[in-house]
Amino acid sequence: MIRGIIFDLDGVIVDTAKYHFLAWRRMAKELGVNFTEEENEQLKGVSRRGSIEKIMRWGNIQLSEAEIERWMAIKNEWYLEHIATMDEGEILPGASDIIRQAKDAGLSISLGSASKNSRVILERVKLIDEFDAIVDGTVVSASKPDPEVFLTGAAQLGLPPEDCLVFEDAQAGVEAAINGHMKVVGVGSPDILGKAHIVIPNLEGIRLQEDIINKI
Ligand code: B16
Ligand code: MG
Repeated sequence: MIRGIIFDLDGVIVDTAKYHFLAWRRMAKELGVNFTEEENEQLKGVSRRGSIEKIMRWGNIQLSEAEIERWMAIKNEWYLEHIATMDEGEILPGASDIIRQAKDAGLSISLGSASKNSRVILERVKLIDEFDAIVDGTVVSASKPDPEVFLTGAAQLGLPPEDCLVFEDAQAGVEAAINGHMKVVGVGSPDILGKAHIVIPNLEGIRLQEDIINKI
């Protein structure tokens, strides 16, 4: 029986991928490499470290460990400048409503995000008080598709993984939920999220009980 919901952040609750793109593209430009929106798509759900390593590989550039650390810090400063102006208007359609439906049904809710910036984002969009647990890149070490972030979320809710339902927009995130023996709703394209138990294009108009829980 589903007793808890775990939400990914970027791509499910807010679209911060566009801000990651601007910051990564600025860094890539300074390093003299091209960085496309298609490449940015492949960074969804990937950790900051995993992202810079991919950009280095695509751009065929080598950086020392110290330079990697420095560029990650600079990229994050630029990213923080973008998210500093976020407000409730940037919550993706249907996300607040699904959270409300979960709470009205007496379900516990956790965040399960790779981001180290999740708290500041949830504060900006005024959703932070809705969560019973916040598990993000500051508290886990293994990246999706490792299930650590979702298993930690389930543990913090005091629930077995089988009683949790994950909402995810990234392939690695869907795999992480499956690896953690949880039910997972893919939010996005079935071409990318085909391993999920249910795939929906977005959260708009979704009835949590009828459209998801009863069918999963
Ligand atoms: P940060 P999610 C992920 O968020 C993003 O999709 C991914 O693009 C980003 O690199 C990662 O967080 C780390 O973010 O640099 O803020 O720590 O989808 O897992 O909520
Ligand atoms: Mg995501």
